[in-house]
Amino acid sequence: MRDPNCIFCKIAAGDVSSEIVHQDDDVVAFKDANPRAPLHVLVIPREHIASLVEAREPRLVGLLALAAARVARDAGYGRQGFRVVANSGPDAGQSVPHLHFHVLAGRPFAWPPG
Ligand code: DGP
Repeated sequence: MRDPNCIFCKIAAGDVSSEIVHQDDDVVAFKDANPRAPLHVLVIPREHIASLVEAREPRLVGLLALAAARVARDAGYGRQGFRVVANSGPDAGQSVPHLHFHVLAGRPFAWPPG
């Protein structure tokens, strides 16, 4: 299902332009408009799911995780390392209510996160 008011649904449908780095029947990966690292890609399901806490389909969550790893590997960060983040809800700072995995690479990341 698509939410006509959702910016990420519009990106997945091609109605809003973005720099897509990978897409298939289930997932779309595109560059974040406000990059926080040399590589910053968002991996989303085509289906509108508000956040990780709303996800019910293990296969789809697995596809998102594998796509995130593929994006990092294809960008050359498989060995150096990368971070995958899914902000869920207000305390985590989720600003777009369509499930997305951030894929960040190209610099060291602090732990614990801020
Ligand atoms: P979060 O705060 O975890 O919900 O991350 C949302 C990310 O989405 C944030 O890093 C900026 C990015 N973003 C928001 N709107 C757009 C857009 O229209 N295009 C692209 N490429 N990224 C967007």
